[in-house]
Amino acid sequence: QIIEHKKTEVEQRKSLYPVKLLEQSIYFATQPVSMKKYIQREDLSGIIAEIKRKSPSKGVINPHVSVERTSIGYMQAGASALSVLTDTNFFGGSNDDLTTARKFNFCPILRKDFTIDEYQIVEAKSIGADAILLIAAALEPKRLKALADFAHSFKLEVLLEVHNLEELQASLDAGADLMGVNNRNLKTFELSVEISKQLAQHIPDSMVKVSESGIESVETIMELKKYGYEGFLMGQNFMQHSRPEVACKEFID
Ligand code: IGP
Repeated sequence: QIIEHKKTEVEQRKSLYPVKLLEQSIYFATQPVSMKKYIQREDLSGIIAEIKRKSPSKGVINPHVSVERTSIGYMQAGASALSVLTDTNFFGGSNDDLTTARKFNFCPILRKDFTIDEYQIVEAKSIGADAILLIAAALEPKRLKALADFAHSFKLEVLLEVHNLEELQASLDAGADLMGVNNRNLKTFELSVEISKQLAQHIPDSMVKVSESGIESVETIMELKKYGYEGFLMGQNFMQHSRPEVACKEFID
């Protein structure tokens, strides 16, 4: 349903804001920051802290969050990178949310959206993102590779998200920079960190391993580190608080 909606949305945007227009953005003149490098930095936590106003699995989470205060606070707390949901319909986010985060932070920012078309990658670059998300469940292996190559042509990094061994094996050749294992089944919303543990051994060492969703404790992170995970994508656990950045600081401290 989300993907179907996204297709229509992308077509509308293409006619409203043609690529030629997007290319005039100031961000085409700036170098992206490497999320891979920031996640591997010893002085940071490995946490990719997310700004998510609502979601299909949780409903409304924090609709009026201040992106400015939260993004700055997340980074001051010791997060390694930011993830900003830009989908409006299902997640209540927007490109403006990402651009706001961009204005106030020098860290890597992941544009969290359902990428199905090259146009969205130009768009990600134009709003100041450093990395994009590709979801294996939503794309054929050939498309994954084509979109990853296209992202790389703008020096954007690619976080490739999988949820099972089949998806993982089918997407190994896409050339992603980071492999994300989503602990949440996007079809049933079922959560289990075990899935990250099971898939870890099948991820090549050349890719930074990221565990996504449902992470609620420091113990879970310590456990996942034993399996080689260096990145931890956390949203809900922080966003459910009125001051997500305070929750993030308490978690990291
Ligand atoms: C964060 P959580 O359970 O900490 O809020 O999860 C993040 O992993 C989740 O928002 C996510 C997501 C996605 C959202 C993972 N993959 C794809 C939208 C699209």
